[in-house]
Amino acid sequence: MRFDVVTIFPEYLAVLDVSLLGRARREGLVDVHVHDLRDFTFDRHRTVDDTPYGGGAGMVMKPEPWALALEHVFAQAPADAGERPVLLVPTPSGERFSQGLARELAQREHVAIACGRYEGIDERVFGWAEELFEVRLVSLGDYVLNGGEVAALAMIEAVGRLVPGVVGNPASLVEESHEDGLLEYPVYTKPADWRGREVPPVLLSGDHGKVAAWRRAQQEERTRARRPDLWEALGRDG
Ligand code: 6GU
Repeated sequence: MRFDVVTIFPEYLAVLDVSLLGRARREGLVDVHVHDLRDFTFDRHRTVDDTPYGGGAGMVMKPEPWALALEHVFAQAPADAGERPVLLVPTPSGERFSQGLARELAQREHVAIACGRYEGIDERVFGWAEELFEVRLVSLGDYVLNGGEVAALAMIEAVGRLVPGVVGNPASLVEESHEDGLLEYPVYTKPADWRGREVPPVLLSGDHGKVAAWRRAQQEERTRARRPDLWEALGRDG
């Protein structure tokens, strides 16, 4: 699958060369291209922002560099893609990004990401972009980052690791937090007694049924305590 990221800070995305995603890129499983928005400006200062109509604090990203950059990205669509590519716009005013959306996106051939800065991108860009892309405004959570780059990294990692072959052992994708609506159970390794703290004895019992039941109970207990919102969504009573 292919990702195209448009940003005024291409160097933010350099970390995609390391770790699991780096290997996936070298193996050709995931293709990531980063574009500098300023390459789609024509003035001496490579201006990407301007003052907001109606007044107010901060600056707004001008629409035309975005249109040119996104047309360029659209032209890079893999030949076999068929459907409109997805355009993700990281913003704290978007719908919540989730494991479900990551799973959906991992099925796509081409995902573009428009990283805004300042107070945001001129709103008209999103309607215009619908002609080329399936546009989704997405947020990581209820807090504010300085721009979309860190969110784009999180989304690329969450989606990229679901692409077949990226994570060596596919079984490890099944038992994760959020795959079944519950948080992950706690894990332990050797030594069995570490600085006076012991591993729960059931894990040393060799009884697979008991281990599974204990893990399930731990998942439920944690989810109820730490994420009452998830617990309620499951329709249990806490
Ligand atoms: Cl996706 N973008 C920005 N700028 N801030 C955020 C966010 C996204 N998600 C949470 N905060």
